[in-house]
Amino acid sequence: MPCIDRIVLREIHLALKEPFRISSGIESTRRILLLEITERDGAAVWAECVAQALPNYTPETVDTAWLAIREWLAPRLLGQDIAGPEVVHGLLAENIRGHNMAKASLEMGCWGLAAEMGQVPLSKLLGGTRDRVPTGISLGIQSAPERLVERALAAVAAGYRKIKLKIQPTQDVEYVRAVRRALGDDVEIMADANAAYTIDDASHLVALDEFRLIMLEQPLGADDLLQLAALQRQMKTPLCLDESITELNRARAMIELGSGRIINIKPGRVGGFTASKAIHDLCQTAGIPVWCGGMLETGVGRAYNVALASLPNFSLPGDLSPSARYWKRDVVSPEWTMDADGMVHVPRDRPGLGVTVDEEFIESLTSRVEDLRGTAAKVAV
Ligand code: OSB
Ligand code: MG
Repeated sequence: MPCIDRIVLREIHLALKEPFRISSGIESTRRILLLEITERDGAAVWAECVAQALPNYTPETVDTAWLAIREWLAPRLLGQDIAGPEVVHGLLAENIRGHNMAKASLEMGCWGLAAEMGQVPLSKLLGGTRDRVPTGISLGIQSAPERLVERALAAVAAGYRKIKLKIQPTQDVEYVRAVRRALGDDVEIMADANAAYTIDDASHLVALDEFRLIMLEQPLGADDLLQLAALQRQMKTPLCLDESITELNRARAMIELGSGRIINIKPGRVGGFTASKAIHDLCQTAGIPVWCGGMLETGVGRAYNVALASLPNFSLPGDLSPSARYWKRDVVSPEWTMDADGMVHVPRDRPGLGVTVDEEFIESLTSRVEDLRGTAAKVAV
C-alpha cells in the first residue's frame, strides 16, 4: 500500500426525500462528511464518515469527527508508509479512544484506496462472496399507523425483503399491529427502538412477541447488556443489537451474556472494516446471523456497505436501500438500484468502489473544505 499524501475533508448538505424520524431525533437535510484520500503517486478514493449532525445515535457528530480526523487521526497516516489496509485499524486505535466513525472513514478509505490501486473490486479485497445482497427498508416513525401502513405496503410492492419499523414509547404496539395486519404473515418485519426503552418497560415490550417480528433492534440503552439479557430471557422475539456493539469485545459480551441473538454491523460504528470482519467471523463461528446496517449514506458510503454485505455471514437483508429511496439525485453514477427481487447488485466486475463519484455535483453541495497535507493541517476555504 501506499503512502497517503493528502486528505481533503468536505462537508456537503443533501436533502433527504422525506424526513427520517427515529426515537431520538429527526433528520431532514443531512450534513455529510466526505473524504478524498490521495496517494503519493496520484491514486485517489472517496470515503464517507457516517457521523450525523447531532449526538443522538452515538456520541459522535460531523464536527467531532472533523476535529478528530484533523487533529489526531489523519496525522497518523499522512506521509507514512503503510503496509496495507489491514494495519490501519491498529494505527488509529493506539491510545485514541472512541471516535469510531472518524476512524472508520479513514480505515475504510484505505481499503478503498487499496482496491483502486490494485484494480480489484472492493468486495473481493474484503473476502466477499455474493454477487447480489438482499435489501430491506428502514421506515421512520410516522404520525399515525395508517401512514406507516401505506409506506410498508409500497415497500413490499417495490420488492424489499425486510421491513424495519422505527418505534418509540407511545408509537409501538399499535403501529406494529397495523403493519402486520396489512402485510400478512409472510413478510419479514422487524422493529428498531434506538435505545428508547428501559428494563422497566419489559412487560410492555413482551406484547410485541405476538407479531412474530424477525427481530427487535436495540430496545434498551447501548450500555445495558445485562438488562438486555434479562429482556431476551422474557421475550420470544430475537433481540438484535446495534448501538451496543462498538467493537469485537462487545459482540463477545453479547454472546456470552445472551443480550441478543443477532447483530447489525455498521462498519462506521465499530471503527471500520477490520473490526467488522472480526465481528462477522466471531458471529459466524458462534452461529449468530449478522446484517449490514445503514446510516442514510450517500452512494459513496453505500459502496463500502454493499461490499461488506457481500461477505458470507451477512445472511439477513441489510439496510441497503437504493439511492432513490433517500435522494432526488445521488453523488455517484451509476446510482445504486434494487431489482424486483429486492436485491442490490455487488459491482464485482468493476475495480475499486465500482461507482464513479460526481465531483462537480459534490462541489455544488459543499459548505466547507479542509485540505490536510503532511502533518500540518491547512484551512483551504
Ligand atoms: O438505528 O439503524 C439505525 C439511521 C440513522 C441512525 C440510526 C439508524 C438509522 C437507520 C437507517 O435505520 C437505515 C438506512 O440507512 O436505510
Ligand atoms: Mg438501529
